Amino acid sequence: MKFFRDKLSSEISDTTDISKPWDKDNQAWWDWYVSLADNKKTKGNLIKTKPLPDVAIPSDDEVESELAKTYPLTNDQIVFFQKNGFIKLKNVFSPGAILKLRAELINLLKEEFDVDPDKGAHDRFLSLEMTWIENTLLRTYVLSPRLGQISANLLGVPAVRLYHDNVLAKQAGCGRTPWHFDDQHFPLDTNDVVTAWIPAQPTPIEMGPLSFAYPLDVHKLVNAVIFEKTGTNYDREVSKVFAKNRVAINETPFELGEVSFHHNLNFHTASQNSTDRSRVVLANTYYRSGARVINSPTMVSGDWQKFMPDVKPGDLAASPLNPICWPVNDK
Ligand SMILES: O=C(O)CCC(=O)C(=O)O
Repeated sequence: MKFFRDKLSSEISDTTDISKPWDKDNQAWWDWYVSLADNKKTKGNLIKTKPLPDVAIPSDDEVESELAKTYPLTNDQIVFFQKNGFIKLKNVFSPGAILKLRAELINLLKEEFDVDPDKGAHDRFLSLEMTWIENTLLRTYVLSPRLGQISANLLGVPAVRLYHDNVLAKQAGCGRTPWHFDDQHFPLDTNDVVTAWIPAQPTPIEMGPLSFAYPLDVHKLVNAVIFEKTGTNYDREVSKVFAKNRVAINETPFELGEVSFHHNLNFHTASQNSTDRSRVVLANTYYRSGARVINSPTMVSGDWQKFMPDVKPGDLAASPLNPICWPVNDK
């Protein structure tokens, strides 16, 4: 959050003052956040998706043993991530483990929102978080040694903790996710933060896969763009600066089992979901164990105390809800 703290007070107006904490829930946060996206929604028929692949669904124990295994990274992959701030890795999960995850996420979304996220064009960005606390199957995915190990290796740190899980369902017809980097969101005093974005279905371009600007330091090009808490100016200005500077953008489909990892300084966005299926994702964020909460979290951090109960600004970020996910036997 250095970027916001550096703004001169003379530049802060009512639309740019984000200093007050968020006082609603995280679904309200997402409803607000996607309203900041510049949308030229294409009207018309949604693109019909193919049926989901017919693969064997593993048992809970089989998923647990799959995700207990490490996923060795090459030095080139680590260097790529550290230079570009993101990487997409194939076969992090088996197709069956992903389809099992999807079925569970759809059930949770149905329960919470009383709507089948896959039926009809509801046009909303639905979110759920902290599912792993009560749901043992989700816990296997969220606290998995495999995701913890990949995250720690990409960041080059000895141990990572969980910040939170996030179920993100971009329903059929829902518009863009605005350009941002996650340094704006996580109230942590470290840049050793990574999010594993796990699509729970094959995700073609028309469904709005997460897309990344690179290399990592392109965030410096938009440091001077002032975040506004209403309207779409910020999103539009970032797009303009990136286009003017011919910034490279990776917008590619995700196969079943492919997962992206992005650093908290990586700028990313996602297009409209123009298909008839919800783009369901599990997004887990991990950070270097030993990090602290910054002194002044803002409204852009959302309801962060839900993710770190009883942790105060300036404290070590290590509540019982932030377990160490790698190495496996650390506490
Ligand atoms: O899923 C999306 O559209 C946005 C997700 C995102 O920005 C994130 O996980 O950091």
